[in-house]
Amino acid sequence: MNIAKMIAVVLLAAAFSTLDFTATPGVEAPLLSLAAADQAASQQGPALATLVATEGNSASGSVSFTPAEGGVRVQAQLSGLTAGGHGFHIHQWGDCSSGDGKSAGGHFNPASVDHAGPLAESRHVGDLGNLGADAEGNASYDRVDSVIALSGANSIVGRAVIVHAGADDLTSQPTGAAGARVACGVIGTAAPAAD
Ligand SMILES: [Cu+2]
Ligand SMILES: [Zn+2]
Repeated sequence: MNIAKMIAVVLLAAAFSTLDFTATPGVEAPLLSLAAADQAASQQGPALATLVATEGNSASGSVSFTPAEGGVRVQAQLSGLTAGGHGFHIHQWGDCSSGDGKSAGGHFNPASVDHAGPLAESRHVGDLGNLGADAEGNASYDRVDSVIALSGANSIVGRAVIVHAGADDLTSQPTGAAGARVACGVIGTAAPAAD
């Protein structure tokens, strides 16, 4: 190989490596990361339900569902309840149109297992236990649940949150004997949290 040929080979190699470096971060990488960000947002973004009272009741409030380490953080604030325990569940259908909340169907239970409490090994996906209302009728709830999800088979997005008149005993089938439905809210996609 003569000197001229060697120089040509080196220059060619340099040209290719320069092309590689400019082509990858300049064109393809931003497209890929935008697509990945879109996907992450649509699959794992926070969700929100605004609960309104069913006919003849006065309970209302809101529930947020936020991705968290170990699952989904559920934070609820309700008012207008009677003092004491109130069953708190995700029901199957995102439909609060009937006056009594029954249009939301039964507990969200994609695996067709028995009703139980939120900490049970086997439970309905929708079994979040109870809200405890104080003497003024206010209740809050804040825990990370490892069963509900914001995407996939256990996704609660598009379903409904129901609050009941009475306490969920965590054992009676199929609903915990929590009584009438006093508030209902459809779970929708929420705006991403501000940084
Ligand atoms: Cu329920
Ligand atoms: Zn249940």
